[in-house]
Amino acid sequence: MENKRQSGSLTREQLDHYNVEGYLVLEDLLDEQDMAAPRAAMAEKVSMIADELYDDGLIADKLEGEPFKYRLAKLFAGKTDKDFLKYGRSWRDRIAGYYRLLSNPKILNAVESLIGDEIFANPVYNVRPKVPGVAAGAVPWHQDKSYWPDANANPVITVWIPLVDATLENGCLHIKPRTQIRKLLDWHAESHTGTGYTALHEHQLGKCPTVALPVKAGTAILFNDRVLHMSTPNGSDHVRWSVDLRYQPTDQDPMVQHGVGFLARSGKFPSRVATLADWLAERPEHEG
Ligand SMILES: O=C(O)CCC(=O)C(=O)O
Repeated sequence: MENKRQSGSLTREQLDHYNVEGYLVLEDLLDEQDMAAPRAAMAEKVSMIADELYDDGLIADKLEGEPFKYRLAKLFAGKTDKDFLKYGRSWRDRIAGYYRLLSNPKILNAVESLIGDEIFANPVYNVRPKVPGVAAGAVPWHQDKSYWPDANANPVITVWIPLVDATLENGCLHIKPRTQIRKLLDWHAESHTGTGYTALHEHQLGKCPTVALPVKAGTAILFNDRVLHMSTPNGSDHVRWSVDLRYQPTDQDPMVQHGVGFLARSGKFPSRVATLADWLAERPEHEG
């Protein structure tokens, strides 16, 4: 049992929970070692942003000594939503630490339990620094499928993992269980965050209760692309760092219009699994 939990593979009970409730919480899926590479990648990106802010005269101090949890929040303290969208919005960089995370065997073992061992890492993965006071931090109720309505890809599994503890105060994920069986609802693009997030109106949410999911850093929340979810604003003094990674079976639409995904695991063709070099070069499959 302990080995199974550590490997990420799901038990029968966990599979049943996912299938019935539409989501699953895997406590402590990642340990400090697993999180070191993605945290370093995020810190690298924060340094790039600090350089840009400094070069453009928006800050006088790059705050190099500030801890991971606080630095980006302090860099943007007193800045506008527009500044954040200009300097702090693009988070799909090809930094090695993100590949290490996307390829983490514990995550892939959990996904394999759900969809089998031919696993494609969808190009839509997000590194999310939810910065206090930035409107784009709060994500309205939506279904992920609204971002790829025309794709035949179903199911796409989201693996959401915070890199600092996600709390009610800093804006953890909220979910409506059992909504995975819903068809894709008509959505609209919201207009107050400046990001055009897809959103649903209150009256479309139905009577399903909402479950708030405060979880510790390294815990994973899995759900599919029909489940209604949202996150609240960050009312804390630090960044709520998280990632949402997406995986699907290889026989589904690779969604090239969203970027280049990669073959993350293959029982049939293990030699074709993308290497770090493939990923950095944006090649979906290993050629040799
Ligand atoms: O991380 C968040 O705050 C929201 C995540 C989300 O909406 C998603 O993963 O689809």
